Amino acid sequence: MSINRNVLTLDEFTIQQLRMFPNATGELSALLRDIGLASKRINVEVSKAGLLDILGEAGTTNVQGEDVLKLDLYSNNQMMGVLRHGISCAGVASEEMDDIVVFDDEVSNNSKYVVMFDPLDGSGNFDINVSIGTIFGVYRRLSKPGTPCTKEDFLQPGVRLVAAGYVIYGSSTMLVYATRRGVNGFTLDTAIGEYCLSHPDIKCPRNGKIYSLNHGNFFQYSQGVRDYVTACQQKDKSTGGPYTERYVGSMVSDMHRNLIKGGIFMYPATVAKPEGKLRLMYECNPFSFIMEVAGGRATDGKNRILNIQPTELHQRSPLFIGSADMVKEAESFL
Ligand code: P6P
Repeated sequence: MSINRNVLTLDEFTIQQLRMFPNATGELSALLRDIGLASKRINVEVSKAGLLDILGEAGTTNVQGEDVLKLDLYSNNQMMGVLRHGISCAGVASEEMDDIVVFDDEVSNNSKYVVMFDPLDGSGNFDINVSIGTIFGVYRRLSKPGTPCTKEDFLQPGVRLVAAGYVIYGSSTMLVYATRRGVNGFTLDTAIGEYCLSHPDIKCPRNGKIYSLNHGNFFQYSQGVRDYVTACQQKDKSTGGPYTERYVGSMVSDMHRNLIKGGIFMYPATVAKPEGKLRLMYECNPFSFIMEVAGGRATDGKNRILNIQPTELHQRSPLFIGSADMVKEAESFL
């Protein structure tokens, strides 16, 4: 079988990027490959979740107070395992764990990066076969190399992200990641077990015709949000409409569509959740970084998401994200 040299695998792509920066240490490339490996293992379990007795509550609840399903734990352990045994990561923070995990061994203490992740976002959907995903963000540590990483290494604003990405376990499994140099998408070729570059240099369309939010909360939203949603519903050809409403209820799915097709995704503050529902550090920040690199925009309604100085690992934020022109229009109503 001839190898199609035109299709770069994730490993080849990260090494190609590394060759462009001779003085780079290769730690970021290695870290991205580690995350790719973890996601391939997660993908195997996600793709057979309905077959194995892997569903069902693990009997514990996570820091969000949600019932933890076994696949969440498995995914969390896969991500933590590859990062702990790699050469690039000093420690991690996860939606599934109350506090940071410091790897505190000689190699890890000399590593440059810390990683925050949601190991399996939207996992409440996997028993109904809706796409779910892994979300991650990579920061350069602030603490002194050679020492264990600290919580301050994690509580950095999203503007200081070095890389961010997600894996969507959907009709195909894709890994999409951004560095400041661009956003690139890789589709898993299960025949060879490799992620292959399928979506080079992804750009988010400046405008779109899809708005995405949970209409069930409509009367809990602020008047400004309600006015914007009503305006979306009243768009006609003369005002760039008609718009379509799409809401999967799995952030990775809604955000992947947003990135590729354009549109706006919103999880505003509600009466029940005045800070919004989505987590700043491992949901809002990674997607905001990716979206901005791709030419999109992301705010909490007033402030650029990436400028928010975090105080807590699991803090929440309202989120308006997607095509730059659509987010700007939404902000004019808020
Ligand atoms: P709601 C999934 O639980 C999640 O964290 C995101 O993936 C998703 O965008 C959001 O919550 C859906 O929340 O309140 O609309 O069900």
